[in-house]
Amino acid sequence: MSKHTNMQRDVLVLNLEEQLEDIAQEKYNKTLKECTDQETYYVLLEMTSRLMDVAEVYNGEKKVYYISMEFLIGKLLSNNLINLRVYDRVKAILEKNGKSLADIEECEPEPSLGNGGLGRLAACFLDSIATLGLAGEGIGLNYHFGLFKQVFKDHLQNAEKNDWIEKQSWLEKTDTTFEVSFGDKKVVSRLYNMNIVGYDTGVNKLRLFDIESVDESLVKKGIDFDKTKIDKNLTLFLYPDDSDEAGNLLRIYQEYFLVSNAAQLILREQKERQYDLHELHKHAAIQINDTHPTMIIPELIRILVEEKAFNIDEAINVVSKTCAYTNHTILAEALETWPLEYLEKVVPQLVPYIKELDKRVRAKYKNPKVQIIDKEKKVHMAFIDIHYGYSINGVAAIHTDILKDSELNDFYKIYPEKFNNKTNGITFRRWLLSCNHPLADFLSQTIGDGFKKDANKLEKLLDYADDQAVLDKLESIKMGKKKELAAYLKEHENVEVDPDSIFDIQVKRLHEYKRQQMNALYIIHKYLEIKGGKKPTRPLTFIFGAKAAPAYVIAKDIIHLLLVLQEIINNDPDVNKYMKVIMVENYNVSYAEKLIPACDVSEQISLASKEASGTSNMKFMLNGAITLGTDDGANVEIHELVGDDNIYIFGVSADEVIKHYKKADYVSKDYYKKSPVIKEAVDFIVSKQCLKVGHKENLERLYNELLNKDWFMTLIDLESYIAKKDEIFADYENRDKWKKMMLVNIAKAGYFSSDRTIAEYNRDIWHLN
Ligand code: BZD
Repeated sequence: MSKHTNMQRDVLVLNLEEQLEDIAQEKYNKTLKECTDQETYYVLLEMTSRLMDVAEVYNGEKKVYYISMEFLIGKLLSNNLINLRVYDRVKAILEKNGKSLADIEECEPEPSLGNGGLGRLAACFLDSIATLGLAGEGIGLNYHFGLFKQVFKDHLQNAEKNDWIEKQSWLEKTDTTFEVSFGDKKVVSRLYNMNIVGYDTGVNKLRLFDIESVDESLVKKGIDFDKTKIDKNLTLFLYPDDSDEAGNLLRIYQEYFLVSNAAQLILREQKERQYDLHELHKHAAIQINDTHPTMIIPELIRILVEEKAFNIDEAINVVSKTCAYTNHTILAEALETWPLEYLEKVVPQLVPYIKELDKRVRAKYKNPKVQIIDKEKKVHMAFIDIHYGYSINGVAAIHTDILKDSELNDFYKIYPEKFNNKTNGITFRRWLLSCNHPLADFLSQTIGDGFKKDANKLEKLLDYADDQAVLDKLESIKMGKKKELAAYLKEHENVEVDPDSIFDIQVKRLHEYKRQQMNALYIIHKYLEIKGGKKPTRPLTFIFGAKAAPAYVIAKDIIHLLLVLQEIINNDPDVNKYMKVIMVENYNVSYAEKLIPACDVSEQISLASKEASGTSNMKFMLNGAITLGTDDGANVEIHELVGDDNIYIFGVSADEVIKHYKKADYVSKDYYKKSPVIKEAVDFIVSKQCLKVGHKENLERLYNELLNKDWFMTLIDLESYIAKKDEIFADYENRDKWKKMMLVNIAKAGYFSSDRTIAEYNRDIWHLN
């Protein structure tokens, strides 16, 4: 930090209380004490922004641009106060004035700029890039209604617009505007900035582009709107429904809008710094987050050729040395392929360049599986990234191995040097320091607070593995968090849960491969067991949180089943003393921050080979939950770190799953016929009891899907899942063993700090100073 900013900051921090009083006077003509919680929130927003304005801004010789369709950043107040190292002081000042920081946090709307793991990862990465003192920016879009707000009606998911932007917010409107052309159509963009403050370091920017002509009134009911009015709808929603052509075109419009702005911003900066564009790769690394921003490659090439007098070879060469791609999935249906015809409609100016890139590949490689444009005239976006980027990485060891050995094997054979693994991570500032103060404080007292800057120091906790006082304290912190959550669930979901019960939690996007439906079948099994007189030793609380993509029919049916089970079980007097089910409404980052610290059993039960990494598994572990999971994604690495004794692994292996797909020999009905336990659970979905509460159409469709298709092999693992889950619940009664498992999981979580992940990206891919 420069001397100058350092001093300004010190003055502000020294006079924090005076500052807050001044702002309260200026804004509301009140003392801090007289302000409402809402007003206090805006006072804190102003004060925090001032502090960030005097922090050091990173400006290296080389910068990374992390381009992403989503940044699931969560609420910012607490996190910013923690990273600015003023959280405790502010909390004390508020308390002196009769206020609670926790209540004030509730006034902040959560930005709706992301969907799931990919977007949350981008947010953790921005935190770590700033914390490590690296020059880096996120580039994304400023969606007005973001990802939809989930509302349950009649046991069904309804989607509503999520109106999150307020007049006073962390968004700072800038003077920067660009023109973006779609063939002969033009829109004008505007840049908004958000400060990203590192832990005890300086700030970077998140750049969010919007259109000037956006029209919120286009949305009349739910999330429906005219998808053809591009100049009005471009930045209304994240992932608008893409089940028809207009929806697909809109996605392409959004993606091009993102990359056109990114390209203009990056090139403007190069010019300001008088860098030679022939050396773009020496000053910029562009990380492409999944395939959505892939068009940055042909767009940069186009600009260099058409506006900067490059010849095409030079342009391709320098862009290829600048762009790197991260893959987050092996699900074929999630890898984008756009019909060439759609690209011709939306971005005709790019098509000649995409064809040129394709032609060059065709001339060099005969294998039809590596061609950018396939026989059906579809453009494989990931293939552009692989041929014309310098790095491709998976997000967990097993994921990268699967990419190399099967999914992208044809590419790996051509470019072995481009492939690398970067196991995901999470920022401990949000997922420990901010969401679990009692645990963070206790860890500081016990092992010192070195772990806040170097997460590996958490391992020191292992020295206390036999210290009864430490083990008991971990248990009592967990209990405190379970009580807090129970109170919150009572208030917000109107469900009463017993903090002494085991909290078993599965929170993540709803997808068949993540197998929430398998968890539901276990719950049915337990319910029937209790009805039959077999009571569990201790009550069980099953908690879910998930949004289903509005066009994903079976995912919505699974939500329906969960809500039906919640209704039946929680109202059955024979059973509700022993188990409860809660599907929380509108699961988001703020909800995760309440659920994760209170969890006992972390459900990570994807079909092996399908979850690229998962990151909630890391958050849960860090907060002392025990993983019940398959050997998939980052679970594999968690398993290796904590050892067999501190994790519960079940199910068929990734290799077996891949073999089944190759041979196409999985028949779900065989499992159903063979096992009375499976049959009983599956049949319950269409039992009179369920049909009385739920809808025939949804329940029958789900039942038929499980029996006749079950593409993600729910039934192959159901019996081993039931057995493992019963085992983990029984082990919970061995309290000393359990507490030790908690301790080991926390101690071993350091590896999953996103600071480690980002240091690796920088070491192997970005090479910033
Ligand atoms: O990315 C997720 C993976 O499923 C997780 O395993 C992984 O941990 C995280 C971070 O690497 N992928 C997504 O979240 N993907 C999407 O949300 C998405 C969105 C639109 C289109 C395709 C995928």
